[in-house]
Amino acid sequence: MLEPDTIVALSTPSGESAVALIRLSGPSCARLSEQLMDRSEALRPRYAYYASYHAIDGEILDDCLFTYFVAGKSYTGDAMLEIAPHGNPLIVQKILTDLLARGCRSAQPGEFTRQAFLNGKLDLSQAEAVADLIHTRSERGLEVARRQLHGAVGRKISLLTEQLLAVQARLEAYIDFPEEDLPTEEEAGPAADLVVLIHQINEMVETRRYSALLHEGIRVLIVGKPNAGKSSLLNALTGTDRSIVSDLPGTTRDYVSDRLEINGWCLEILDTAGLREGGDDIEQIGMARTLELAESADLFLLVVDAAAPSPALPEDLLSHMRADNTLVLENKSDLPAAVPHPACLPDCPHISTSFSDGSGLADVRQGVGSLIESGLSLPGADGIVVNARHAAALEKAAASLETARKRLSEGEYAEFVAAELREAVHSLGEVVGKIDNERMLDSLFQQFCIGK
Ligand SMILES: Nc1nc2c(ncn2[C@@H]2O[C@H](COP(=O)(O)OP(=O)(O)OP(=O)(O)O)[C@@H](O)[C@H]2O)c(=O)[nH]1
Ligand SMILES: [Mg+2]
Repeated sequence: MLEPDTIVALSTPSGESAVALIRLSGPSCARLSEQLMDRSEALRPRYAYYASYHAIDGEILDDCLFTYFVAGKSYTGDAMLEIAPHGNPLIVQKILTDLLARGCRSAQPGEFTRQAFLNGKLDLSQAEAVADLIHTRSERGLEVARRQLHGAVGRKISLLTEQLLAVQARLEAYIDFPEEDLPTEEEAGPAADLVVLIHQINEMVETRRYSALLHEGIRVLIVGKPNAGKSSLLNALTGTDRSIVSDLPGTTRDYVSDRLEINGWCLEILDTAGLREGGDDIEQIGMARTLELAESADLFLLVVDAAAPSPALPEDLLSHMRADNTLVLENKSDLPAAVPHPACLPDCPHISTSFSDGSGLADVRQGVGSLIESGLSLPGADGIVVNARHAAALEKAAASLETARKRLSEGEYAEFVAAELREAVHSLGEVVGKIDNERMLDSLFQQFCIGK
């Protein structure tokens, strides 16, 4: 019987494909590779071997590529074996059944990456980046995930920790001589350093909102009066017939959403019920939903019928719309009665459009791109974007540093200040995974797919 901790999973999606990839990780990989290939010699690590797969009962299941990785030089840090059979779900199932019969255990979601983390191959922020790299749907999301996978967050945390330890070392010099008060000029040094550190940490925390924008998409709400052309805009931007268009005012009742990409950003675009006084009960519910959606929208596209008077919009909606998050689209410019509407949200950029002939659509895309680039003030040059878990740990660190700074200014004993600094070092460590909380790790790796 094998040791119980050699794990196995299909790492490619189930279904038909040219090839599939089955991964194993654990101490039995070397022995298994010889048995499966029916050979007596050990495999040379990191070399691909083309050979028949021999099941436990001697049946040949397929001809596969086998690659063996020695412990310490693999993704998980343990010995690994990768088997690439033809991508037929039946073959894959037979191989997995055979491996389980030989004593392997099915891997939990994210278990390969968890093992890599436990073996010190990745810090926790890098492990999270692996999940982001798989799930993110935008170019920008990929860029940020790649940077994080290469250790950008970990490096920044190391830098902050080093600076913090330097302040701590200076303070602890005084702990050895408690009878000596901190001289005033010395006091200014660590206090000023702490202010800089708090500022740097808060800047990192600020980038949390981009995590949602990158991975879930930027929420763009199309709003306006009934019949202005909102659904026509959604269809024109996405190149689909996703939303029903008709000349009956009040056609869209519930919101309709779709995804699109502009300048490498992933957008969730929502077409909403037109806003007007009156309408039947269902339309009223739809309008209430539009106002609810406005609370969480990142950008607004206000569609105005240029051949009709400027719309009067509810204050609940207007209060969310600003020059840096809203474009006014003066639509139906093809109609002879169309006139400019400069007085409608005069501070916001206006674009003349016709969704009937497609004119102005390129300007709309460009305008949305500009709002994203400027209005949403993107992460700084180091391109780090922290997630909610990182932000919570960083906020704890900043709070400890703030307390330390106060204690310092109130002339408290250096021990008390140093204790807060140690707390802060601990909180910073949580970002990269100096964590002794199994439950937290469980919930984090649960979000991974099986085989990763
Ligand atoms: N002439 C002209 N007609 C347009 C234009 N854009 C949309 N329409 C027409 O205007 C009518 C309403 O378009 P929709 O896209 O359904 O308008 P809406 O804003 O979604 O309307 P509701 O769902 O009722 O709120 C349809 O008959 C469209 O064909 C345009 O640029 N020019
Ligand atoms: Mg509509």
